[in-house]
Amino acid sequence: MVDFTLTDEQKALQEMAHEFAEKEIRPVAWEYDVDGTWPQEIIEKAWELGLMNNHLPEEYGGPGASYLEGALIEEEISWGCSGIGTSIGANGLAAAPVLIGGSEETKKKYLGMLAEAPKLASFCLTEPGAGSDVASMRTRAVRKGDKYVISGQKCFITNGGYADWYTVYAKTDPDAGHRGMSAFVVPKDDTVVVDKKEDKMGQRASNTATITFNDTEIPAENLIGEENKGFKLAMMTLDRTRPGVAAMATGISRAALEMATEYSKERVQFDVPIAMHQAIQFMIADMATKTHLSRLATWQSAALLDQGRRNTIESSHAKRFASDSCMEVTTDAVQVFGGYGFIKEYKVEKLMRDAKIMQLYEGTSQIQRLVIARETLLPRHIEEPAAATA
Ligand code: COS
Repeated sequence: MVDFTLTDEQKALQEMAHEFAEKEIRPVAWEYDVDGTWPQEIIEKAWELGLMNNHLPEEYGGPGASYLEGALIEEEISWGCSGIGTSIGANGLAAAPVLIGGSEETKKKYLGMLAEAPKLASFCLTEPGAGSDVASMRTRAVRKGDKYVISGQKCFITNGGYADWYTVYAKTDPDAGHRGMSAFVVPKDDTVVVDKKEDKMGQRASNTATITFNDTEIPAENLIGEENKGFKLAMMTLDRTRPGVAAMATGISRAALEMATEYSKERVQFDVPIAMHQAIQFMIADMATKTHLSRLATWQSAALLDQGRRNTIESSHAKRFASDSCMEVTTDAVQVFGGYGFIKEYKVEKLMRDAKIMQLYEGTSQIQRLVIARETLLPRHIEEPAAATA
């Protein structure tokens, strides 16, 4: 059955997330953007309301929301501010590999930590020399007795400066390409150094840091899943988290559409509100269609996960379409405002700056096309571990 009707519980969750975005996020979003203010209090309130760690199962103390429900929350929060939304949502990215491949002890300890208090965890994959080309990473993890020693540098790490633990990908067999990578849970200690906080174009209220692991020792049991299977774990993680990014992009698009619609009804040129001009109507229509289709693709890619099915291509469709649309919709929103759109006071320019990262993080729009092309031209069967229903 194909049914896009939300249940009463899902509608209530959506409304709660919207109210939170309207009352707690929107009033400070533009001010926090100016100075790049860290939204600690908002994160704590989101955690208290159960709007954080959405997919953490109830058995580890989490809200146990479905992927579709997570997408509903993420769209609303990012309608408020996607920078703050990224700060609230990033635990999901760090927790996903643990959920997929972690041992029961690791799940209880580290996922439990996120459920017990408003703590943060970060996903450390990208390096200065390894962005889209994940397998070219240089961070090393060397086994020494019952420990691993991790050394290397990770960059563009969301919430990196505030995290209590990190999901770190490192080479355990440097000569084996993508088959020589493993993933670990690394608690923050003195050997984990936050080197740099990035000064960004958009999403300025989110923290993006460079993290160096200086011979960081961790117990061997902090290996997630099997040694040398980290690449697959990273890909499976991104399949699960890209619908969330698509939801966030949809939230930004919706905010831009609303602002442009409202302004077009007020702004008078040639003696009528500009909404009366077909040139503007067509722009609004395209913005509305793109926002609507972004949501549908997001929901479908999330619903597949809820059914326990692989969603690689749908996840890339949703992420690619929603983020490219978000860039177009926010750019058009600025255009509807005319010269005023270029002025910070009119607020719409923030959405255009925030939109840009949607086409970059969790795989660029070009990487999504690569995934889509491969899955279309050469569909392949990918074996996933049995625990991959997380
Ligand atoms: N689920 C499970 N396994 C997957 C998978 C998926 N979605 N996609 C690929 N794999 C497996 C393949 O089956 C293959 O397994 P074998 O070792 O058994 O052959 C292995 O992973 C390698 O796959 P592939 O050949 O497709 O890897 P490539 O090196 O060509 O890289 C891309 C693939 C480019 C798609 C990948 O590196 C990628 O997604 N890069 C972007 C990374 C990214 O999003 N960075 C942002 C960081 S998070 S902010």
